[in-house]
Amino acid sequence: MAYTYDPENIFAKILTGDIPNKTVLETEHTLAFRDIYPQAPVHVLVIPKGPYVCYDHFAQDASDAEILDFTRTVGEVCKMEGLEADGFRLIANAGVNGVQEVPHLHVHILSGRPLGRMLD
Ligand code: IU
Repeated sequence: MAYTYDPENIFAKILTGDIPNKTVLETEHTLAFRDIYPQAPVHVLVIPKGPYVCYDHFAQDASDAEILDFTRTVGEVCKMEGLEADGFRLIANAGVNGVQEVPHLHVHILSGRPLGRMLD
């Protein structure tokens, strides 16, 4: 499937600086910032700077450098937030079935409380 990226989506506007964000970490290809409606004491969103709608779009079309940078940024945020000891959850919603609200790839990093089982 060919994805069409909407350059007017809210995370695109965060990337251009039109909408402010609480940045946790910024690298060449990636931005990590705090979710405005946190679902846990730690709720960070990690997004690529490139125009990717969702995870499979990114995994198929992004460069190796973008993918490496994104993956390392997730790891760095986990380290910065001290998540190794008590654990965390990564979520990347996609499309209608995944109930994705913002059509720019974002991985949620959630931690700071027991998150319950998801896959019963
Ligand atoms: P979803 O995976 O697309 O359902 O999650 C979108 C997230 O983006 C959700 O947790 C929102 O709270 C979050 N968010 C945000 O951090 N800043 C915004 O301006 C908007 C949504 I709109």
